[in-house]
Amino acid sequence: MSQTLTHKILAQHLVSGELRPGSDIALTIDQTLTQDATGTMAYLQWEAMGLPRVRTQLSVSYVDHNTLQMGFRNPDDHRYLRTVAARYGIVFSPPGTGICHQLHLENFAKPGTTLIGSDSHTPTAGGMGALAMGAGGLSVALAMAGEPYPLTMPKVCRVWLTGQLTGFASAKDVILHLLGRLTVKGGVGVIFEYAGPGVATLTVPERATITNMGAELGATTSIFPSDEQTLAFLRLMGREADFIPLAADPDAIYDDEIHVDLSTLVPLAAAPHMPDKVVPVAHLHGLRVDQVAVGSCTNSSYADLKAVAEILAGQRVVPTTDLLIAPGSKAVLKMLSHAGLLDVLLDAGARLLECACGPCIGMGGSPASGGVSVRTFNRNFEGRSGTQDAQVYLASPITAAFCARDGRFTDPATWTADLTPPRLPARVPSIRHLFLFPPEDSGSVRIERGPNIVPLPPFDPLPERLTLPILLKTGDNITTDHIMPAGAAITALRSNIPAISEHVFARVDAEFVARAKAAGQGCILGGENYGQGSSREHAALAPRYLGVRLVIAKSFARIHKANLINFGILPLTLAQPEDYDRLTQGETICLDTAALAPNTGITATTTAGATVALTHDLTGQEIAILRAGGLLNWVNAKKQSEDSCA
Ligand code: MIC
Ligand code: SF4
Repeated sequence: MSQTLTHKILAQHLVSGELRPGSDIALTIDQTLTQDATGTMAYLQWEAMGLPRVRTQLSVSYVDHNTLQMGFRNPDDHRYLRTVAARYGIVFSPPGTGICHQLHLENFAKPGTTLIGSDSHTPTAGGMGALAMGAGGLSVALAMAGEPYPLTMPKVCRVWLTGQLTGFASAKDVILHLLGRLTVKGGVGVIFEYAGPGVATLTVPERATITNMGAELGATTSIFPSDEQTLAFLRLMGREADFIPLAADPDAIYDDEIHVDLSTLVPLAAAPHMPDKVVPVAHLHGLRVDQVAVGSCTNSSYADLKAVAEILAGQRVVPTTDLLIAPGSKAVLKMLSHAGLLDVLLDAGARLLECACGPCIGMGGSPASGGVSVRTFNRNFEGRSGTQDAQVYLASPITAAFCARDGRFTDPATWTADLTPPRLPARVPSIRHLFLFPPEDSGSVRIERGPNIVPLPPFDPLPERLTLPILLKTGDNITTDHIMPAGAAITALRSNIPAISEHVFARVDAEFVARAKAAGQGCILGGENYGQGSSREHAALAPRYLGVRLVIAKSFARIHKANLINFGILPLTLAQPEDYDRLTQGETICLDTAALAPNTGITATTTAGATVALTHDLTGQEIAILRAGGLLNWVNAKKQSEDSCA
């Protein structure tokens, strides 16, 4: 039977289930990646499983999120990650080498493989024809243990590309266009598979920009075929042997289809404070820009930075606009330097940052109060930049460069520049020697921990009856940045749950933590798409530590829902969305968890006497995990019972 590209890869990795939308499947995972901000927790959980060595084909631990090292916390984390990697057979990418997704694309991603990463932008590797998904750290730890990765089979939507990008439109505008059309929840439960004659016109880094930011659609992942462009990229990276051709069968049937004519696209920008608030750049003409930041896992390839250099060649950025540039990897930085483009950027007034996430996650580079910042990144959630009232716009490197040159948004119709097409460079210097490959015989490697590495708190099983005050009622599209803010100071506490839990919902409601502590236990009431954005499991772990046992919402984002289950927080959906209006913060919800069963609704009552119908799509196994108090408890109990039977 004819198959989509997605089905081909899934079929090859299927351990259980049927490839029918909505059915529960489990996949073997070939590769995993982690980054430092989620990695320490992932490896603490890995250690708690007591296995001698990872069982994947390849696992890589990157350090890119928090490299500021203000005090001992980050360096402690980095040292722990380096030693744990050597001990358990994991490749280690030291701080400053580059951003995890850009490095993985350049050095390790392979067409036709499965990859899960403890970062929501793991689908970047879909630009290379890998089936790559973001997941919580605990899910990644289990994949490293060789456990199949459970997933609800998504719908597969074909994105049929025709034409070719023209003028100043670029790959970023393709995904911004889709975000404008589909919104930040338009891709929940969907894999976007790109096809059509337009595909061949896009290089692998351009494809990776599109699959990267597919995460903002809420998609499970996005994927491009593996073709001549893929071969050219792999050859350039000295990895021709990793190439296999891969595409959908011509008459494959899809669950859905969208058409995009690349030739009609114009430069776009996402306005504050959501990636789907997309407007044509022309509509922003005249708006003063205080800061421009180029980089992030979305747009930090050589071609991206080359475009910026070509636009700024021989010019000086206006003095009222700060230009920050963070290359995606040391290879990109070396290429810029070899091509003489680093000089161009520095002479234009750019501030060169480390090859890391940097301002994208609020690690420095915050805009001034109320400042307009144009960023080539993927998220512009309120406060994420570190400045609560900053106005952050997301745009392509080309748009960003014109904003830097002019100190304001200008109409693309007025732009002129000698831009070369975003072709691959002729040669890429290897930085492979910078990775630390684990020794074969690693049993004696000593894992080094500092005072910032605090063991995981134990969690009790789910009580049979929950009587919980609604600690917080939120609106729609609450992000994990709202639940567990990032930024330098808070991210430095990622290995210390008691300490980081002091910041839960800090930017939404400064009283939340005190209220949760006073109540001892509680629940959250959310709107649509609760928990969108990052994969950070701290957005589940820290609320759980504060006693949150239940989240009731109109709908959930995929990774966050999985994280809630992993940490024993019950995610239930309102059967009647109108009930959301009837429930108020402070009132108490009562629920018999003994009644939880697959495909069965459950009724809660409030102390005011109202009944609330709740639904869920939890599997039997997920209910068992919740009853055990979380995945780690469940896995360890399973192991113990297997050991006692052996
Ligand atoms: C993000 O872009 O929000 C992050 C920081 O990369 C997160 C991971 C994290 O919170 O550590 C993500 O996208 O998953
Ligand atoms: Fe890093 Fe930003 Fe990419 Fe997250 S979105 S991985 S913080 S560059």
